[in-house]
Amino acid sequence: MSSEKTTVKGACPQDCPDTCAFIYTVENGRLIDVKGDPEHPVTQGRLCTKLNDFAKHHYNPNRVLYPMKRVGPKGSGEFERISWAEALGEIKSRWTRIIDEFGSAAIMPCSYLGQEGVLNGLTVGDAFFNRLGSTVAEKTFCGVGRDVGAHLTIGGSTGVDPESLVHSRYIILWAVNTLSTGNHQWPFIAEAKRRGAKIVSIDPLRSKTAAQADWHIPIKPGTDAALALGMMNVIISEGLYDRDYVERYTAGFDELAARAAEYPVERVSSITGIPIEDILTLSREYATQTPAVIRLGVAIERSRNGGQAARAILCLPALVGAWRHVGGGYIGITMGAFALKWDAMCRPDWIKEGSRVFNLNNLGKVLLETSEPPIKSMMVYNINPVVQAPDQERIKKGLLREDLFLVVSELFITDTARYADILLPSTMQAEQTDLMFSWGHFYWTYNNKAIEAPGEAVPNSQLFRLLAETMGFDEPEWRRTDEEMIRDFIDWDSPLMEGITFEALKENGYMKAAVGDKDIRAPHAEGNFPTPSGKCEFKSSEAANGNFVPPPFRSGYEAFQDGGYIDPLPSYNAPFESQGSTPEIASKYPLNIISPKAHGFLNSQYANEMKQQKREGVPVLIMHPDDAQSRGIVNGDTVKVSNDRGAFVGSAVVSADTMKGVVASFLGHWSADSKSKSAVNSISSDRVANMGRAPTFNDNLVEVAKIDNDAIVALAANSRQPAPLEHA
Ligand SMILES: Nc1nc2c(c(=O)[nH]1)N[C@H]1C(S)=C(S)[C@@H](COP(=O)(O)OP(=O)(O)OC[C@H]3O[C@@H](n4cnc5c(=O)[nH]c(N)nc54)[C@H](O)[C@@H]3O)O[C@H]1N2
Ligand SMILES: Nc1nc2c(c(=O)[nH]1)N[C@H]1C(S)=C(S)[C@@H](COP(=O)(O)OP(=O)(O)OC[C@H]3O[C@@H](n4cnc5c(=O)[nH]c(N)nc54)[C@H](O)[C@@H]3O)O[C@H]1N2
Ligand SMILES: [Mo]
Repeated sequence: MSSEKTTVKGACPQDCPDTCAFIYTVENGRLIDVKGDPEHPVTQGRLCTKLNDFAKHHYNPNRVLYPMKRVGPKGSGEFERISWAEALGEIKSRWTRIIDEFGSAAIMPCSYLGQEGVLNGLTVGDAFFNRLGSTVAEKTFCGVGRDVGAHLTIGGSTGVDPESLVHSRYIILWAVNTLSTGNHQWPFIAEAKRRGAKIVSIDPLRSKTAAQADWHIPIKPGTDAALALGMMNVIISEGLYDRDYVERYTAGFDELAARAAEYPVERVSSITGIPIEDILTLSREYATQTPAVIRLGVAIERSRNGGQAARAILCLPALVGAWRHVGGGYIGITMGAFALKWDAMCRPDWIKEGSRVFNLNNLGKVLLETSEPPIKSMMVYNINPVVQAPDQERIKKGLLREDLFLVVSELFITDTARYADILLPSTMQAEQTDLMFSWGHFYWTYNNKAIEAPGEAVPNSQLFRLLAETMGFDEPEWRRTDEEMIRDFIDWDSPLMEGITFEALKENGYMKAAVGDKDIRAPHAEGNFPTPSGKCEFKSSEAANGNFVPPPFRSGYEAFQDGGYIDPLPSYNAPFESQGSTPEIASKYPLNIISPKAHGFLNSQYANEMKQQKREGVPVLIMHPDDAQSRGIVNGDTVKVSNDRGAFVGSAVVSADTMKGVVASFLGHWSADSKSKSAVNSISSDRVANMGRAPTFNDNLVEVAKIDNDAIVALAANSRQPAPLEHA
């Protein structure tokens, strides 16, 4: 064996807008370093805090390397090694019995975006479970609320190229913490700023990003639609809108103006908590500083009115004609640039007629409430629902069901994996092949396998090949190699793939979709919106006709409309709990909690690495000095955060960085590691928002109180999470 170092081109696997291009360094078959590719126009050679130790993450001694079966009580995390043949044999016999007795709908997958590849990511098990005839699991954890709102307004537009941001003169970072959650966009924003742009952040919290902005506008969570409608009212009544653009390229202006007129600044100020003067200044600056761009975060969708808030905000760029200019318009999701064949990936044609659909935001309910047939087995992969999904206590209770056969495929024994009956080992990114799209820029990135898989770990793609063979599926699809699958999943004839071949992707590592030159590209300078009318639809024709067709990049079977009615005009409804709840609940639980992403973790990943734990620190509860004082809480106090759904413990950070009445705790800490054996999602409700069945993580009320050690011990004993494992 030669001891020479070799480099291999790879791609970051994480669910993040940046999808960085990697260079793996391998020595003697061992991954010794992972760096950002310096040539990549977006990554520019830099990786984020989370991925800085990615090579070492592969060798974390707590990785799951072999199939295992449970030997202790449910949830104990006690496992014993078995062979793949035994694991698959057990799955086959349990599933066959369940299917015979209850039908295939008694089995359900549970998955999300732990890995983001075309091959091993969001859709990897869909074809298998559709073929099996399982209950269909609807996956609407992220982006669907915002993107349905966007879709109704500007269609499946790719939006502005983030590399064009340097040309912007006014940048609104709305419900997004760019410096933590997509920091490779920051250099473009910083360059725009150097060239004279003003950076505005609209956020209840003084986030890392808000702190770097020229102007931070705190807003009450879930009230953004009222702000956008108020801005439109000012812009229209003061004649600051682009009449020519509106006439040529928009639909429904008169009705929009009438709706916006219901939102005079005084009313908007009392709804949002933003001073009248600031609303006026923001509206006037936005309408006159050209080109202006809005970067809208996923956090916009996490309360009752999320989708409509996105819709209201999406009307602004057309109203002021921002789309006319390079660097003007909107940046949300860039998925429209990737010519994927979603039907080939998910096989919705294999879904059995009349199949039942359960939304994974309701996982606790699904596992605990009776249904016909009951869910008797669940298979978890690419997701850690005990930490990441709402209503944590009920999920744990459901996973403790003795009659539930739980199969988990994982990298680590997570809070969820601890409940497994059969635990299967998965490969990490350097050990597998994949092709990544991006939801924050326009580059495809190819991940070449760099090292052999440790132990008996397999990629998700191989896992489902093995399961298909085990269950006796004999379609030719199950015999394709990874490369053949990638080739089948892309529409190579699409104009977006011009100049891109499979071989070139593999060789170059990354290639930009054929969307046009970043320095001249203004996709909607002359309208051309991919909506039914070809215009920006202030009044949505699809909502008005009730015939909304879901965006193609979703699995094909997700529901997009809650309650069957969507207001065709952007509208504002008060959040469920923080302003819509009954007075009794509001007096019992007066504080609106938000739970944004942690800077040091990627959802719940890396929260098991000592180094990241040190960087991120303990779970915190940020609260305003007035709210702290009235409860006798000082900085550093250990506090209990609770409502009727659950409770967790945090360290109080008393600071005016949050608004009065709003508290914040970052997402991602594992409950097994926390003093209370619970985490922030213990208090989250499983209600979904008004569009796209988006979760409502930021639309919850809690009370906060000091807690002593004895009470913490009691709280932990009450939680259904067993004792912690040791972490490397
Ligand atoms: N470091 C890190 N990066 C990540 C992730 C991670 O876990 N950690 N996760 C990745 C994933 S899956 C996603 S979806 C993205 C998400 O990235 P973002 O969209 O940036 O999401 P968040 O961090 O949840 O929230 C962004 C900001 O919105 C604010 N906010 C909350 N509610 C409201 C509201 O109602 N209105 C307004 N105006 N602001 C509000 C929060 O205070 C927060 O500062 O990040 C990705 N990148
Ligand atoms: N309170 C609150 N909750 C939230 C959010 C919030 O802002 N606030 N954000 C929501 C959002 S935007 C999202 S996207 C979701 C994310 O929720 P998840 O997708 O559950 O997030 P991750 O923590 O990344 O968990 C994925 C799991 O997949 C595993 N994994 C990674 N790669 C592989 C692989 O190749 N194979 C297998 N089998 N497993 C793998 C990881 O080890 C990890 O345990 O969380 C949602 N939850
Ligand atoms: Mo997400």
